[in-house]
Amino acid sequence: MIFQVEQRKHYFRLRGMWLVAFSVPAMACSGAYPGPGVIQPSESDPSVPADSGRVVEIQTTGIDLSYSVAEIEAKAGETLTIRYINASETLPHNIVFVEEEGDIRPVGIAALKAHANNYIPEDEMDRIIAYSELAHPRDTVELTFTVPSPGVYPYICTYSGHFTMMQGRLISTE
Ligand SMILES: [Cu+2]
Repeated sequence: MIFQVEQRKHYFRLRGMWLVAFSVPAMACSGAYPGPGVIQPSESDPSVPADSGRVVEIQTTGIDLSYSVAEIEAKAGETLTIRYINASETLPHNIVFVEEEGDIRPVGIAALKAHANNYIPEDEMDRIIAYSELAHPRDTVELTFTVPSPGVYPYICTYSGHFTMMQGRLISTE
């Protein structure tokens, strides 16, 4: 119980109301899952396939080089859909999940030369867990993947050097 309370406080403080939706551990929902902390895809939304699992919305606005959600907590094995909304008027972005902290730089650097492949470096694929299409300004892209074994998995934008600033973390728990 103490662990759960700490988790909630942490998110409140860092991310405000928006991230609270993602911060309630599944175990806090008295066994019923999905619970109040889970946003479920609407049946009326044809863009979400039936097996897309939980949907986490992340966006970038203006000229920001950041994600509106910088920390996602998920259960290993869970199906997770990231809906990335590029609300920027000018900059393309994407979202790429890598295996570990040490993969951020090599993937980001290799991506600089991968413009022909939408900034996904084919020679560094063993460091990449999942990636979105390139989201042009005002585009929304989605990617669905299975949350890997417990650990911390960074996500970055691999467009044109943004990886140094556009970062977040997926925290996978048992
Ligand atoms: Cu970017």
